[in-house]
Amino acid sequence: MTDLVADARSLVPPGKGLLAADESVHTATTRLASYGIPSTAETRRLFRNLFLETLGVEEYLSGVILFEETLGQEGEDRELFPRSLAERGIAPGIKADLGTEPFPSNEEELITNGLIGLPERLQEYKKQGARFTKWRAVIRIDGDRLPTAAAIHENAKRLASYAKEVQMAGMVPILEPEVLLDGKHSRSRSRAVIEETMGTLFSTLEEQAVDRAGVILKTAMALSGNESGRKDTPEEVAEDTVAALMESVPRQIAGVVFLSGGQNPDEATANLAAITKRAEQVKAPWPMTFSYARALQEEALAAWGGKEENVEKARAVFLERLHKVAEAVRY
Ligand code: 5MM
Repeated sequence: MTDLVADARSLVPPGKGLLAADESVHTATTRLASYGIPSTAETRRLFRNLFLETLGVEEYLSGVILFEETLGQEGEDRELFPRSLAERGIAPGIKADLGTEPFPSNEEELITNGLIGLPERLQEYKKQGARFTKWRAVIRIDGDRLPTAAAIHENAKRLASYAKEVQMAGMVPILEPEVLLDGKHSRSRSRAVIEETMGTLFSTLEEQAVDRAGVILKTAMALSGNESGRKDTPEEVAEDTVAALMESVPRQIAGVVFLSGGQNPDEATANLAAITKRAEQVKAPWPMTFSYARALQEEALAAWGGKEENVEKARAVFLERLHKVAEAVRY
């Protein structure tokens, strides 16, 4: 096994997962604003500090995906966040894409930027302690109209070029083609789009000679759209999500991690537990775990509200949710 394959597998050990703390400044500002907290470099540092310096997270986290700004910031102990995570056995990772823009061939869809200058940025991230990276593409569903094959293909090409660069730089790539929850679509449409997206992604990775054994896939679950008026049961979500992945994801990859995508924390936890169970029943070939941002952070952010006196309480809330989510992958 090459070092990179071993590194990738070390991110998905039994019973642990990833915290996605890689919100860009724009997204972090929106999150903080919803709790009445202004967004400055210092309040964003306190926001990261709340989660990253919670005692005991190492019991549940194999890694944390960080945003560029956070790589150079310090926690309460005046130690840089990547160093303090690594000292606790948690791998620091980095969001390597530079966000999305409208797809020129169809401006209702998005493509992800960040390939220009990527090799240089990766060298810098590595110097700052990053061990793995993530790139997010966004796939929007609208009836049978969207996504277009062209948008899926362009995003897959960029994900593959990103993965190749990251492997050449000696780091692990996490590929996140997120099929959005937004819309009126059915769960079966979500399942079909996940299958199509992953099918295109993995054939493009093969064309570009990416070492598939060294990549991790970050995916959405197969869910009815959030404007469909339908709530899926965890068993329905599990059946369609695992079936979609079994159809389209090669067995060699190092692991599959899930995003929460706007599900509330309880839904994201229950759906993950059902997926773990289903994956075991059908003998899915990959380790599976969580890589949540909102479903892990939401309750703690509400308890914190930006106030120093609430830090302890908010950390207890965060640990409680982390414990439940980790239990969901300990079938
Ligand atoms: C889909 O977003 C990723 C997972 O988060 P959820 O569990 O909340 O769905 C997340 O890692 C995302 O890629 C980052 O928050 C960065 O987002 P932006 O929009 O700032 O690029």
